[in-house]
Amino acid sequence: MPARQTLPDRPAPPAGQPARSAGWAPRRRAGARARPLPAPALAVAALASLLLSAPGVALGWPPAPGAPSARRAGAAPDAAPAPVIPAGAGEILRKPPRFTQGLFFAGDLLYESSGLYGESRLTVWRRAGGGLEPEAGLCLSPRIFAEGAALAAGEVFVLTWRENAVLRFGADLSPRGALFVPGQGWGLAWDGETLWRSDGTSRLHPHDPAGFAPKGPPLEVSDAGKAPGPLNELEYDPRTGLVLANVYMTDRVAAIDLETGLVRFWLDLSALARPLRMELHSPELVLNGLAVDGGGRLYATGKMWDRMFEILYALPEGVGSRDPPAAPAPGPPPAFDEGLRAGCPGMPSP
Ligand SMILES: [Ca+2]
Repeated sequence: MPARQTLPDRPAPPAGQPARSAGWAPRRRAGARARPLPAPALAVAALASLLLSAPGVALGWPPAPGAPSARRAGAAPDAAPAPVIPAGAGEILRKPPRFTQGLFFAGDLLYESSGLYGESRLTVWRRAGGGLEPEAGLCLSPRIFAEGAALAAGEVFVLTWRENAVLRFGADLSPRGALFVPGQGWGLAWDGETLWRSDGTSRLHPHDPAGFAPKGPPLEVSDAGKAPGPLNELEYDPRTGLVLANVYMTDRVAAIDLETGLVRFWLDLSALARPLRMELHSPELVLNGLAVDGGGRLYATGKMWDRMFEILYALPEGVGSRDPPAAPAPGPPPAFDEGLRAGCPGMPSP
């Protein structure tokens, strides 16, 4: 396994930009207006055109008039904190490990976006025996740092960290261009109507998959009036209707109500994550990667983790389990190009 002891989660920002202390973004009080984002439209257009070699790169910008700046406030400060649920797990091996950023199921296939400049990939895994093996893989431009990913309206969306772009692919990994993102990309989840994006704050941003246009103001997430910290990888759980978010540099997953922004409960995965970090000799290689399969089972992994966990937990009192909406009948598995099956064209095999 490659040594990653000194690898930061993300490289330092360019000169002139403030560094994030220990990777934590400053917290904002509930209801505060979002910091205005720079609008380097021309630079973004030039950059996005470089992200993919495929023709027809489409940019969904500028944002629609009335771009969001605020949303529902979170819990009152005197509200009771959300309960913390310990989680056990079954274990699934997967090799080779990746610098996991995004994870989701499409039928029996598991899609994973992984980051770092020069190493960003989109990998499709299939179950084999008691583990996971690569089914297909695509290398992304060395100019981008891939982040969270989700399947929405039949397309794979892959965020980039600070390249102001989301990349679109078919389920067979065929490139379909890029769209403008008005801010940083960390995690991404699809609830059946809306793509939710995290950006390293305690906010979630709603987007329409068509053009990735903002669908409203960001949602302030809070637990008893407190911001949970940088929300990272996301996953919608149809069993509860909540979005799960792992909080950067912690072993905790917040279960978030998308109507109120309240954390309904926390999953404590420290019993799983702590041994992995010790094994990897790095506090940086944290939990990052959540996916719910068609049967409603939650899976989690982390950066350069060589295994994935099936998370077992009981819903806390007051959080109802409901029948997930009927999933559309699975179509035939995507036909991956032979080159994609070979691994990662243009880059050394892992
Ligand atoms: Ca996910």
